[in-house]
Amino acid sequence: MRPLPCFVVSLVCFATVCGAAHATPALANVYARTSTSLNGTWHYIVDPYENGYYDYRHQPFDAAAKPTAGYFLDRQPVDRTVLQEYDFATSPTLSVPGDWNSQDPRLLYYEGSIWYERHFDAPRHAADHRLFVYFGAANYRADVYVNGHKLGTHLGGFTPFWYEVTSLVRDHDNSLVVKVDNKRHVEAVPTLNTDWWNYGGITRDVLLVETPATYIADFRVQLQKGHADRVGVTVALDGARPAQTVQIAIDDAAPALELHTGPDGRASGEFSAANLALWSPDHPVLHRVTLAAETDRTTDRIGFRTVEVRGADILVNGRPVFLRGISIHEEVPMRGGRAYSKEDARLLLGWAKELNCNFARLAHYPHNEFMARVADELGILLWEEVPVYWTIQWENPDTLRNAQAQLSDLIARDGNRASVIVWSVANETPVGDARTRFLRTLVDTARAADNTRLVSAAMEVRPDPADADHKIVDDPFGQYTDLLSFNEYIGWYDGLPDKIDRIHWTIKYDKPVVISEFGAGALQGWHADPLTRFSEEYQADVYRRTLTMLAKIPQWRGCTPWILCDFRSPRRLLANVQDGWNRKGLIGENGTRKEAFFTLQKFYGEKARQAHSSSEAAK
Ligand code: GCB
Repeated sequence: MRPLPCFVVSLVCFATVCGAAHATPALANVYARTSTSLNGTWHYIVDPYENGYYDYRHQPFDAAAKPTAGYFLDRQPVDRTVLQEYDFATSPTLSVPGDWNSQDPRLLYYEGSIWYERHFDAPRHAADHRLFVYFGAANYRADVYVNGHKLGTHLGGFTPFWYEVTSLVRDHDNSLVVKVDNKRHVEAVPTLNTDWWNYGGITRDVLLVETPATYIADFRVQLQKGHADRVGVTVALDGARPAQTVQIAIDDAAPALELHTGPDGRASGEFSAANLALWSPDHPVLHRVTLAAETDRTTDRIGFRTVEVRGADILVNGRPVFLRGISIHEEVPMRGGRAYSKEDARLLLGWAKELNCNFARLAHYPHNEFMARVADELGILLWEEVPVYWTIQWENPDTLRNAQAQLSDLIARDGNRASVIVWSVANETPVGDARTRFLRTLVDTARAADNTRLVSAAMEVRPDPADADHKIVDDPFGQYTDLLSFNEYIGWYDGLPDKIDRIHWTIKYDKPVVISEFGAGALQGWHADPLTRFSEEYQADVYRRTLTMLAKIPQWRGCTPWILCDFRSPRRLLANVQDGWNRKGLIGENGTRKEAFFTLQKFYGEKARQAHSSSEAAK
């Protein structure tokens, strides 16, 4: 990739490279703001040679002081003598949000640049109001232009970004052009190699957001670490009047706290809330939290709960929990494409509920914001993750900054969600000093941004060369995480299912063990004996044996088997069985449950009943 010309110093803004003269202010709780949806049909031009971006000397058109060419200028040919070799108005359309791969069979495998274009009106409710264009996500690199001006470049396919356009738009007929490029790069996060589809495009909502001239840009309202009855608040205003009084109220009660922001717009404080009904998977109570500044107000629905680790136990609101989890990709199998809406979140997490889950691992990258909001409503605890996957460039400082930015942006977006209890910094990374340094920096980043949640990573298991049935968990990175999580595929990549019964473990750390993956492939509807690969019987057998085997680990406190649904993967090429799909789902490509779904459902149902009776006995 062309080296990007500059990096904004702030971590949170790393991913916004170039364009805006100042760091873009935060835009928290965006769905509660006055906004106009810019979803819908957008014109597009597939541009594999980036002809609309580079001139014939391979210089970017948008680097010129006064660009005269480039698709972002969104020119309309004015008369028949004009030579213009692109025209958005006559180009086909794609739906936004939505990956391009699942919208046109010719784009299924496309990895490159596509230009998106639409026009929009931008009326505002008051002359001094501010306007932002907000993107829930675009994979992987987005170059954004309004009325021919470059707003910026964003890297990272799964986190939101936005630009202020207050002084760049008129009331009617503005041009918005986005070049989205999903080429993979060795130094990127994720890197070249993943076991999921590289869906490209504007994959999440696009909004035109309106705020007052000085607005509540960011806030966090959460229980203080270790206190079930003290709420900590931080708030940040942005605009010409940063010093204001901000009142914080819960439900219909009188304001519980009044803060005075300083010249930097920031303030923090805390208040005691002894009678606050706490959020838990069994009682997912959400409170209406209102922040009222002098020039702005915003309301969010927030749950309050504590989470901590004590020895090998995970405590939620002081009570031990067993995490009955499942891993989920952000994909709707029946569509064979990215999930992006509240309805999609209800479908995926509804299936998790049906499995008797109280926990889900949102693998392997930040999912859309609706997942955490719906999990808040349904009472599902979450593990959220960044795409530090397999091998990335551990020694490359830009790669580290990129990963830190994605983690910080995720925490900034979901820091008020009670459902989220784990920030995961990596998946199956190779043990080594540079790797451990890199991941420790991410742990520090997560803890500095949020000291109330647990930090983890999906690690690996080591074989014992002297004993094929002995598994060792001693990754040095394990000393820095709150949970000890690892993936294991005994019975699938590692022996046959009967090996599972013989396994014994050496686990170096006295921490809660949460198995982040196990599983086996099965083609839905294919029935055979339990030793036939890809039969439903094989998969169900692996589940039955694994659950029995895990129960022998004294510090076992949960698992997120791999995975809820079959998902597309370019690494899964076995004809008539995989056909480009990873078949380890408990639910097939057509939405039908496999036998192992019911195996896990039964196991979790029993665990839930046990948990219920022991909590009744403790009352
Ligand atoms: C893993 C990876 C996951 C893969 C899975 C598999 O360990 O973490 O991304 O999809 O194995 O199916 O092999």
